[in-house]
Amino acid sequence: MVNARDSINQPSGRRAVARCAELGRAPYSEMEGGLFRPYLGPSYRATCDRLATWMHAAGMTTRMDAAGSLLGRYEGLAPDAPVLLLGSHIDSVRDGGFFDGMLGVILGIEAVAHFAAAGKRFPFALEVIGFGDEEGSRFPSGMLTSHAVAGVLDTPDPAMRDWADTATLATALAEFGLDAGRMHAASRKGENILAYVEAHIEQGPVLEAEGRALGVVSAIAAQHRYRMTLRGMAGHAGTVSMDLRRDALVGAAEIILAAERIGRAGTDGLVATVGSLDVMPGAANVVPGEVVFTLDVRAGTNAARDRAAREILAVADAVAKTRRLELAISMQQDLDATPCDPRLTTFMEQAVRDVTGADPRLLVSGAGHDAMIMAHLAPVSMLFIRCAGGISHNPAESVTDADTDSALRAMIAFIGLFERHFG
Ligand code: HGY
Ligand code: MN
Ligand code: MN
Repeated sequence: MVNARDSINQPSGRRAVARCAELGRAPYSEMEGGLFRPYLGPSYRATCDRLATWMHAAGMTTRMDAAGSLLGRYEGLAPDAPVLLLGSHIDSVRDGGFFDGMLGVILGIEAVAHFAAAGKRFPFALEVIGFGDEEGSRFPSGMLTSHAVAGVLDTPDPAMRDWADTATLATALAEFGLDAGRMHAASRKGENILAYVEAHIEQGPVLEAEGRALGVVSAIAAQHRYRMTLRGMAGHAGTVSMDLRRDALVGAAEIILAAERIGRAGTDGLVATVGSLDVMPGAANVVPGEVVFTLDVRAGTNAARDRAAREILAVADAVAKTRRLELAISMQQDLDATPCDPRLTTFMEQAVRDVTGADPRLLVSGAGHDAMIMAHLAPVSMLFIRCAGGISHNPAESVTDADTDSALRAMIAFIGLFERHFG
């Protein structure tokens, strides 16, 4: 729990870390002994309520948008002032770390609390957003809510079932008091959103390897995420001879090894990952009749991503033919490489230089972020924070109070620079 010393006028890295840790367990998680905070679940609701109390204490009003993201607003000098948007995502992966996404939301709140405590107002409003679905860990979607805010949401299928097959998007939204038919109302398109700024753990080893607390993101890697289904023929493991089998799992294994081979041989920061795989019927004495797996391909450029994806999918086609399997592929995430705004990046570099006294390190982010989508709405900038061992999407994910304090001071410095160059 946050202790009494953390009064509102002492925003700090330590308090931000403590708050992320507080949100890492029940009722803010739906996983026994770990963190799983799926979009629109009961833990998501509890987390939004807790974040709202911290936003109110930081002088903000709060609302839930039509797609289920939480927004805090700290008024500017005029009621119709433009908006500087800070934030990141609230949802987590299954058995995730405390800081992926949440640290950016909390640092946004801490930055506002700093200015509120000083009675400082700007010629723009400060808003802090906690996106609901960045990970795609509940529904096969991913960045659904930032697509809605950026006004680039293709109408999602309200009948889309969640991975756990317990609800549809429509029923999950309805339980949250929202209407799947109105998600587009979350759009901020046409409003005067000056910029979107996201602080996030690096989720990689570079800053730690170079002894740096902070980094500045120059661009975010291109991403394709596919859902692949291979259908063969289930059969008795004792009676179907090897040459007569149409074994979906062995076919998938060939494709997975090819993805690794192609990923290793690539350039431009190419990576290829099969992160989830379901085998049906999944019994020891049954030849697998069907396999569903995901393929995630990323690179620093669209061209490198596309080249590798084409090669892997060609192998998948060939394997399906040779093994007499049916192959179905659906694209789940198609994200272009996204450069951060050069002007904002110079402000963020200056902020990091002011705070750390060292020239900032620019990095390309291999991890995807809502900033990729928000770039359709406004110029974006990202600040990276060192995380131990570069570990993320793992309960061992961790940051230090000192690095988080540096990040908070960099966010505060960035906002000051932004104001100086505003108008
Ligand atoms: O997959 C990603 O890069 C992000 O964590 N959603
Ligand atoms: Mn993540
Ligand atoms: Mn993230």
